[in-house]
Amino acid sequence: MDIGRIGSLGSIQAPALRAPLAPKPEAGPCDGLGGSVSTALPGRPVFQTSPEVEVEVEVATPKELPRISDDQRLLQPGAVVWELQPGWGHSKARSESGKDYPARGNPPQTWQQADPDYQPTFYEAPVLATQPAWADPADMKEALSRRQLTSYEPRQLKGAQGEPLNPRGPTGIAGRGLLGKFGANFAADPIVTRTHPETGKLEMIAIVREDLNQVAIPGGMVDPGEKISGTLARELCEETLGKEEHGGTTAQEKELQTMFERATPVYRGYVDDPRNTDNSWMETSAFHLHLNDEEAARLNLQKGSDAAAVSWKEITAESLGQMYGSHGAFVKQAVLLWQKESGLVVGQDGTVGKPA
Ligand code: RP5
Repeated sequence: MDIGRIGSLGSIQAPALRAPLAPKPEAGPCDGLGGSVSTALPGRPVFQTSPEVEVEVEVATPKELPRISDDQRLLQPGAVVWELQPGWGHSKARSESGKDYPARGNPPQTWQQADPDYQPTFYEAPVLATQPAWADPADMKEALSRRQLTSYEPRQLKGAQGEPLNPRGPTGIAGRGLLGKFGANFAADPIVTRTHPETGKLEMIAIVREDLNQVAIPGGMVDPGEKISGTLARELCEETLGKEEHGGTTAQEKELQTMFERATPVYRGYVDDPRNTDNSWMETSAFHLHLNDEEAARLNLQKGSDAAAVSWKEITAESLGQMYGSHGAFVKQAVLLWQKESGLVVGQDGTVGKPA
């Protein structure tokens, strides 16, 4: 970052001052981001001497932002992320698959088109036979007698046996696949971004998923009774700060939870997830948090056990197109909202600038 001299106020020379870093937290089990959230802004002088002492102060001056024309934008003005509109179909849940899934064949596009001969292959992962606590009992009628089916989707469809049907259409596979619940399985997705202090490009915290080796938002399942802000903070801690299962008890996780309470809601609904089946599918709540330089610098990224890698990744036309499930669409929506709120624009290569 450029340091610009803004004034010589007297004879006593003080060292150049920068916005101070908040103190590092006591070493704890989850210490990638600690201390209080700073309100110090780059470019704002921070005076630490007594009023009588005149000092020379150097502060960071923000770089001149480039101008980005409409044809260089990542997202055109007024863009609509169609994949996220209710009633839109799905593609990855028809063409990609979870680990060890059978072939999906060529399922019909919609339930209306499904011909009477549509015979999806039944598949449930062997782990479901062990009745893990996070899954429904194998007997669907018993499972549905124990709890109400809920969904963020406006269309709630049922088959002839009362089985929940995927609201975006057939997938070629019946049963629960790798998912535990009949109907919607609820997750939360934290989209955490920064503007890189040197390159000026918009970046997000991204993982490479262990299961399918695809770049993804570090999201995860909502635990029973857990607040969404709690899931967002926990998943970020577990998957990107290398800290496992602390149940929301560390100072850092609590701080992240507070930060997520002020995060921007981006999307709530169906995820076009490769694990979806005709009877089980993913739904999520995605939230966006843009960190300032100081907050981002205090995150010490380390992969958790569900991730093959974690890093800050530039948000570009190319990287969005390669993301897991609907994650590229969630990030697009987050960028659209952030542009509106900040008055800034993002170019196709991730450069943050002003409208030309
Ligand atoms: C996706 O699966 C959600 O968007 C979320 O990112 C993720 C949660 O599943 P796990 O990562 O816990 O397997 O559909």
